[in-house]
Amino acid sequence: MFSKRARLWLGLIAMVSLMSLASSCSKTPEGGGDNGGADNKGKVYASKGDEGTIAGKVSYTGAAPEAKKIDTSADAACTSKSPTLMTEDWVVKDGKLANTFVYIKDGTLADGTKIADWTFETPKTPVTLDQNGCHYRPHVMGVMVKQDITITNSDPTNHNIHFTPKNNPDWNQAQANGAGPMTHKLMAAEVLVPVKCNQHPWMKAYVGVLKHPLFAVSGEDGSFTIKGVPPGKYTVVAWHEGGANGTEKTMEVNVPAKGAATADFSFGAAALGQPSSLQMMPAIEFPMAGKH
Ligand SMILES: [Cu+2]
Repeated sequence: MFSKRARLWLGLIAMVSLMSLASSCSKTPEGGGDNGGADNKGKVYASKGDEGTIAGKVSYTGAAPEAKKIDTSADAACTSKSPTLMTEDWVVKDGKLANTFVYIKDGTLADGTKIADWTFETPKTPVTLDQNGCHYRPHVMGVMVKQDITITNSDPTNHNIHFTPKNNPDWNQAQANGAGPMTHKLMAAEVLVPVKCNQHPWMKAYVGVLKHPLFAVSGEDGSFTIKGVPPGKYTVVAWHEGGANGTEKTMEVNVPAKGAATADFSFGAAALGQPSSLQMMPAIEFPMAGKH
């Protein structure tokens, strides 16, 4: 009886040590197998000339919410410059949705490396966020981490630009009538950072901050193109500010070498009853899964 129990224990110990061996193997690239992705950590991605694109159209399914005229009477300068300023939370034209931020959230390149492990060079050219006609131009934009954002005031009035991030420090600056451009940059990835004006409560913009340049914003015709995508399999997310805390749709795409992948997204009340609404579930679970 004793030897039977001893054998049981021996078996258990063998099993546990095998399991720990297996888990330690998966952590080290020397362990071999198909985990070839670990060796690109921190390396700067260099174009191989075989990059492709992810392009598509963003639609609004069903009757689109109508833009409302904004009451700008609190600031006469705004009213005279923008007499018919309209809300921009849903900009829909012929069923196509503008201002959707589309980006690669995660994925694996054709060579087995993970997109998140690569480092991408921060562009030297700044992106401009203009306060013009008492609203932001553009309304939604993307930047890379540490990329300069040039903030300009093109209005004959005072603005107060206020970035309200979760992963980055709060940034709140007055920019008076006639003041020169200001520069701001965000040091951590965050999708998306809301921007508001403390002078004009209707003013809103959203800035997507990513560690890679693989993002785009849908135009008035709903179209977008993400260029320079290394061949691979990716999770693409389309984010729109509509809804309580914005709405996300996700899609898996394959980008062939020098090829084009299509990713069409649909938002709107009528889209909720369709399979696209189910795609929100992985989007919700994704950040948790990535944390280990
Ligand atoms: Cu303002």
